[in-house]
Amino acid sequence: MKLERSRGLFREAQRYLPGGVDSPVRAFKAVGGTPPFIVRGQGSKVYDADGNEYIDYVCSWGPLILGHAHPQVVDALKKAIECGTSFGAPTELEITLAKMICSAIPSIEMVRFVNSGTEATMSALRLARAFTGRDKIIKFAGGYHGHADGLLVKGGSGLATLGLPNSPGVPTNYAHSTLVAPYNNAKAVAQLFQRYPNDIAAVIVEPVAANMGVVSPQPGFLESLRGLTSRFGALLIFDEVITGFRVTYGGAQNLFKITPDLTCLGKIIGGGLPVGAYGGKQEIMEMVAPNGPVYQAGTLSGNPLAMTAGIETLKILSQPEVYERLEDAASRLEEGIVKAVFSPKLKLTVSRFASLLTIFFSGNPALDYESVSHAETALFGRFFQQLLSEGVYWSPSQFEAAFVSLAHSTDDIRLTVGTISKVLSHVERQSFEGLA
Ligand code: KE4
Repeated sequence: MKLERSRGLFREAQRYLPGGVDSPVRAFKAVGGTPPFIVRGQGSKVYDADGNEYIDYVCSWGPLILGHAHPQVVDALKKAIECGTSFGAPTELEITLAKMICSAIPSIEMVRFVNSGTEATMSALRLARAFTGRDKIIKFAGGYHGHADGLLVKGGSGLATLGLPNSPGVPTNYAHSTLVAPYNNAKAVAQLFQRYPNDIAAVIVEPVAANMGVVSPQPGFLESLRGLTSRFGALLIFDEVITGFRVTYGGAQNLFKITPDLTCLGKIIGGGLPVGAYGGKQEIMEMVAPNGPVYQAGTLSGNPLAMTAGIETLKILSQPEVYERLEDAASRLEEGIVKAVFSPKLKLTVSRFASLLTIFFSGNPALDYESVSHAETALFGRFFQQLLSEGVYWSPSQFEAAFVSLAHSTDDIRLTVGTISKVLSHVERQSFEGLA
């Protein structure tokens, strides 16, 4: 795979952009090598500056569930952009998308658009603190909700602990307002509520975790969170930035039949343009400025282009058979990978939920951060690099999800399975020849 132009661009990019990128995972530090500089996407494919073609499983980290440059989205954006790009004033487009979201996710009676998932979760937590008059929040080890200060914390030693800064620049006392529990461990959450019965404003959770790799909720886990938050007067916040309109038309909450108090969205609802949203019960949302005292604002919030791309994307996703098609493609990919692992020596766990999938280089079941954190990341890096050289662009981190889109054809899946099978046997041979 020729990568001369990408290598040159990466060198130049590192002069002007930290790590040469605008989001860390794109720099390939977790997998090594030079990130291809992408010039075009079409359907399930992306093309780099050296003319290489890849079957893309990053899909912009989730937004592109329709695939790249879907004609209906592109045509609508072409028309919209001729009317201008931003007004800083209300538009009907915001009502249209808000109505689509509220009818798809009944727990959302009112919604506020912002420009990223980070803004959505940051604002939802501020709102929860204001509504309850409490300061502490609970998140889960391995859960990622964007880079707001109070969420860049890791658990301390022990099971359920006070948060510790997970990045320089996060004030320690601020991190202490964040409590951390293991995912899928409702008992640990109960202990935190018993220890701080009147201090916890909210529990924020990915209903299907996808930021430690894909880790599905165990039966009863989410129900327990709903019970505990109701019992102790805290809000339950579902961070559906990834799962929203990914696992079904609406939220994962529709599948699990659990009603959170607030929901955060992003990615798919913007069709690939910058977007985020938070919403929930009218009683809570009415506290948001200008109606209420909880301040939150944004120059480009509800941007007409992002609204347009989101509206067209949800229109397509609301059509019949869409999620059955996604399930069919993703299940064939999973089956193909599982069958490809012929040698028991190579420890792999394939963890999939709907069209989200992670191949863990570990024999552990994917239950929480602790269980997946022992995965062989060096082996994953070799796997990733060899896949990439064969034209399959997997997600460049062991602790991320790969995304299947409606554009991934039967041929794409078959080709991917064949390539993964070939690469796995090569990686296995190397690792047992001591080369890994
Ligand atoms: P953004 O601020 O990146 O739009 O959204 C933050 C966020 C919030 N909640 C969840 C569940 C998320 O997964 C994210 C962001 N996801 C990552 C990928 N795991 C974005 C990719 C990146 O950071 O470059």
